[in-house]
Amino acid sequence: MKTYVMIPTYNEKENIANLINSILNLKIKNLHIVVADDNSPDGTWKIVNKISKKNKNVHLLLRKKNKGRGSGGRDGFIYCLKSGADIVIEMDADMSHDPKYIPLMIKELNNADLILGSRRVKGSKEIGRSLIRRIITYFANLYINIVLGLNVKDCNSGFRCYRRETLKKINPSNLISKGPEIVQEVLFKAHLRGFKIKEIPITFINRTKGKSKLGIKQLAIGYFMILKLKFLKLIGEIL
Ligand SMILES: Nc1nc2c(ncn2[C@@H]2O[C@H](COP(=O)(O)OP(=O)(O)OP(=O)(O)O)[C@@H](O)[C@H]2O)c(=O)[nH]1
Ligand SMILES: [Mg+2]
Repeated sequence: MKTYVMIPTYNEKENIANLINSILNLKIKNLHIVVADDNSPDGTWKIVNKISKKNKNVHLLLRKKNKGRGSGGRDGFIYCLKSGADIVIEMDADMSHDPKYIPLMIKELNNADLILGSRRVKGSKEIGRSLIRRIITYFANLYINIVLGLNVKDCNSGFRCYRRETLKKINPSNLISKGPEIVQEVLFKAHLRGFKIKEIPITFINRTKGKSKLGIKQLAIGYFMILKLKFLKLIGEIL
């Protein structure tokens, strides 16, 4: 069983080495890590490149075109599938997603097609998130669930575990989101294909190092994308 952890990065030099080490310390058999970096000006990719030279299970996917969380994630997924991954885990580099949940996520794949590390189910916790961020998240989830007809508590979580077949049927090459809204697009496509999505509680720790890349502009583009996805579905452009 080949497991790939896919991490999109942009300017995460303070976090990436720690994260890679914590994942490798889990000592999961046949586990690979692929970092999809957009030529980060802070040199994140150089750190990954150095680690990858010492550890053949760590891979750098250095992207010089089509910058964005979405297109990086899409290329990362394609890389994992091409490399023969049976299981793909997607997570952020900012240490908000604790690798300790990875073994449980893999185990839970026996009960569902897509496992989601959730901040909004019984047993979840959020550390260091401001009240305003929580309020925005609450309404964002309400809006996304209503428009896209989902029943997911934490639609914005980028901590996920997929079976190969699930990801293959979602077909990463057809994903259209350039930015962080890719996480909702993937959920919508999983839902349309009738996949079982299971949320497991996590303790989410707000980033303490590096800067968030999520600004007002990205949020606005993301909310518009939700309407666009619904529209494309209605006119039969999304299956
Ligand atoms: N490849 C790539 N990765 C990106 C890009 N923007 C953000 N990322 C990565 O995507 C992940 C999530 O980005 P964050 O900035 O933490 O955004 P967020 O988690 O939605 O928001 P916060 O809660 O504020 O941290 C991190 O690993 C980032 O490094 C990008 O343009 N390209
Ligand atoms: Mg983050």
